[in-house]
Amino acid sequence: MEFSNLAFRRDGDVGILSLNRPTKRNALNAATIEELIDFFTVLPRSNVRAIVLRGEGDHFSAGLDLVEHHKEDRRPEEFMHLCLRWHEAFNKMEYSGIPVIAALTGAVVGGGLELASAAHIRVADSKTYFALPEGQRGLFTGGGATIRVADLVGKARMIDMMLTGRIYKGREAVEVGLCQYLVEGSSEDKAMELARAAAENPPLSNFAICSAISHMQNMSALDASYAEAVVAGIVNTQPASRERLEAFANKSAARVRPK
Ligand code: 1HE
Repeated sequence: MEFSNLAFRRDGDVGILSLNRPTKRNALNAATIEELIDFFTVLPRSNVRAIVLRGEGDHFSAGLDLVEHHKEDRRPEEFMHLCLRWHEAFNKMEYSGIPVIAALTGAVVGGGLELASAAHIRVADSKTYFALPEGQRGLFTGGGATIRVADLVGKARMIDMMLTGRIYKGREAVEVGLCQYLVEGSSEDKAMELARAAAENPPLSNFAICSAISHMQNMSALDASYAEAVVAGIVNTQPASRERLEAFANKSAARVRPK
């Protein structure tokens, strides 16, 4: 696949997808969103077992390409359709069934946070900061923050972030739920470690973990419990799980113990 705004490489079973506009702080222009759609359309039918999503340069992403938006002078329906493309990209990612681990650094703001929040795991380093500066820019979120960021941090914190421009970083960002890991060294190294570990799981288990849970969040508790039983019926009887259960029964499988 040829990209102008993304870059892709493989490291064994893990794919490394980079936002590749470092001179523009990986601002998300319309073309980048189309490339993300193309990538996440093909991904589930590839043999890549996990993805590390990163930004080239010092910042993960500065969000919506404000200069393009300014130049395009879009009409309401044009921006609505653009947002629908963002949703297409981020939904494909969240529901792909392939684990996506976001390796964050620098700015994770506005649409950049919307993208990061569609990943399955977020890893921050000491330079990472999170913000929703839409209020200050005279804008509103359009890439799913009202769903995913509110889900991560809760409605009250999201409203505060948008109204006041509040920035979260460090331990506080972990505590409010914006990221699950905070590392002193490289977020990419940690993300690779997590991706390699996830890639060891049977693909069908990862498919369920990285699509069924999101689908079930959209259902009533009654429908979700039914869907969970159906998914478990398929996943928990797969040949790969039988082999792993056999290994547990004959005491050759690792035990679950803290290090
Ligand atoms: C950009 C963008 C952008 C940088 N769109 N071009 N997002 C924001 O409000 C964040 C806007 N960006 C910033 O606050 C800063 O750029 C950063 C703090 C992220 C980085 O600062 P710095 O000093 O390293 O870089 P810079 O000098 O501000 O920018 C370097 C270049 O990147 C410059 O381009 P150049 O051609 O003049 O060199 C900037 O124009 C460009 N650049 N950020 C376009 N965002 C679906 S709705 C979602 C709504 C939102 O996402 S709102 C949040 C928008």
